[in-house]
Amino acid sequence: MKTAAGLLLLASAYTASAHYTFPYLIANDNTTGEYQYVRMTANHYSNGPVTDVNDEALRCYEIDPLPTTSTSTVKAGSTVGFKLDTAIGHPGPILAYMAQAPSGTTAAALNASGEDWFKIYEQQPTANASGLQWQSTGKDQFEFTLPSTLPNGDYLLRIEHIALHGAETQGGAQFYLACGQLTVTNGGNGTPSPKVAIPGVYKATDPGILINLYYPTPTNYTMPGPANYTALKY
Ligand SMILES: *[C@@H]1O[C@H](CO)[C@@H](O)[C@H](O)[C@H]1NC(C)=O
Ligand SMILES: *[C@@H]1O[C@H](CO)[C@@H](O)[C@H](O)[C@H]1NC(C)=O
Ligand SMILES: *[C@@H]1O[C@H](CO)[C@@H](O)[C@H](O)[C@H]1NC(C)=O
Ligand SMILES: *[C@@H]1O[C@H](CO)[C@@H](O)[C@H](O)[C@H]1NC(C)=O
Ligand SMILES: *[C@@H]1O[C@H](CO)[C@@H](O)[C@H](O)[C@H]1NC(C)=O
Ligand SMILES: [Cu+2]
Repeated sequence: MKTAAGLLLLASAYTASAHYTFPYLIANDNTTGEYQYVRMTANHYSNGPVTDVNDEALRCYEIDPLPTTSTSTVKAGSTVGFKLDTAIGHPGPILAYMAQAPSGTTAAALNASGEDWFKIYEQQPTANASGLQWQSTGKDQFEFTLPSTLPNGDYLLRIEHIALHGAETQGGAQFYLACGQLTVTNGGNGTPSPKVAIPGVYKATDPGILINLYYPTPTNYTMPGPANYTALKY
């Protein structure tokens, strides 16, 4: 029987299950425990996105109070990543940023509220007559190589998926994100750049954030945020 309440329940169940979180850090060839090395996010239960590009939650989206989070020791040049609670259903790019803790401080204490963030990874879509084709669709795990030139030290590693299914309206893009805590060893002497502040890095009107995926059919996509870390060497 289709009642209004039943439909509403179905709709909200669908909405919640279509959303996603990034609770599991992948490091040293191991998928680690739920929020063991990833700061628990405020959408732990709701799975809801950040939608205001100027919201402090855009940085790491931590729950308050934040449970103790461990820091994983990894080698520069190694593969790290995140596993999701559920596969990505929404169209949009995956990006990864890092911020280093000042010497003598820890990833656990790092807020990284200044111009501290550099991009280490992004997934550019391809385009065909059906529109933009996203590598992330249907995936529940993303891995990337840490630059081998990264200086030793503590870092936050921030993954982000920008869901663009409603992005034709300003404020309609949905930001799903989380930050893991890393200690990088065996590093190099690179100087990561360009660096940006998060929030601050995006405008609600950026062409990769305010975009109609359906009409007219887009033929290209401008990745939000800065260029990749320019000294990036794998
Ligand atoms: C892999 O992660 C699990 C879950 O945190 C942990 O129990 C296990 O010890 C880890 N294995 C290795 C080889 O680090
Ligand atoms: C980081 O932010 C949290 C929450 O806003 C705050 O309690 C903490 O004091 C901040 N830490 C630093 C080092 O600024
Ligand atoms: C950024 O780096 C990733 C590899 O991490 C690469 O796939 C992507 O094409 C790069 N983007 C640009 C614009 O250079
Ligand atoms: C575009 O690419 C997607 C993914 O490969 C495919 O499913 C779709 O049929 C393609 N559309 C056209 C018109 O080729
Ligand atoms: C990129 O997309 C925009 C907006 O759809 C369009 O105006 C422009 O011609 C496209 N550029 C290329 C090189 O296809
Ligand atoms: Cu959703």
